[in-house]
Amino acid sequence: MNGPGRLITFEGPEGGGKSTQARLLADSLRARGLEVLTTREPGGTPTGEIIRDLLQNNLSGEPIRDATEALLFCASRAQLCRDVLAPALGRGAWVVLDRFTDSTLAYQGFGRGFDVAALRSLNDFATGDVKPALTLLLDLPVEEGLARAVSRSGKKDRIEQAPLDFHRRLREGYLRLAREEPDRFVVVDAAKPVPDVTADIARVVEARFFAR
Ligand code: T5A
Repeated sequence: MNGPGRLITFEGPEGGGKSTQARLLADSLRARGLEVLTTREPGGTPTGEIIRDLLQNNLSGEPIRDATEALLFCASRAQLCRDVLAPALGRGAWVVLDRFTDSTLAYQGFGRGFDVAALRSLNDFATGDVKPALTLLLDLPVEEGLARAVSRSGKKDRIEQAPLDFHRRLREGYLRLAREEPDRFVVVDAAKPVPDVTADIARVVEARFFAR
């Protein structure tokens, strides 16, 4: 059970425009006079940002085991839920979050091959009772998303470097998660130009939270 606030999560394969759209959605919610917080996973707390750096840039120099990776994402999540999300939702704020529990199911479950039920238990342990009210799945072909991610940063990070098959599996996994929970998920066509995606998201949010 969240407090009186609302948690909206952005999910999807690489380069779908989650960060771009999360920022634009937060701006539009603020324009309604709401208190809005934006944050991201992994990260969003000092501990989480160190975990992010560790995961993305392989700081230790040794290969990160898949099991270690799964636990580190959940460790970052546990800190974020307790220190940021639960307090914000408890005071009635809206939180727009760039990736959350479904990323672990998609990447570590469908992508790396860990048991999805076991990962759901890990997620529950990490989140306590913090749950999204809406999850926007920004879906696009993986080749297109990876090309966008590279054109933005000029290189691929550790996870982006995984084989194309890994990215295809996690995209299919996301779509399966969305079919399993149609009340929470909305799939958005992220291959469209930015303003079109923003307009599609605005329509979803209006209908879900503000239509009388
Ligand atoms: N991960 C994360 C796990 O494996 N398990 C987990 O539990 C969690 C939480 C996070 C990585 O960790 C993995 C997933 C990721 O691999 P990240 O840097 O946060 O790393 O990576 P992403 O979340 O994938 O974020 P990206 O920054 O790569 O992509 P976004 O946020 O989807 O896209 P955005 O907005 O940064 O846009 C990327 C580029 O595309 C352009 C933008 O201008 C930008 O240049 N763009 C568009 N271009 C054309 N048309 C559009 N509609 C566009 N929208 C954006």
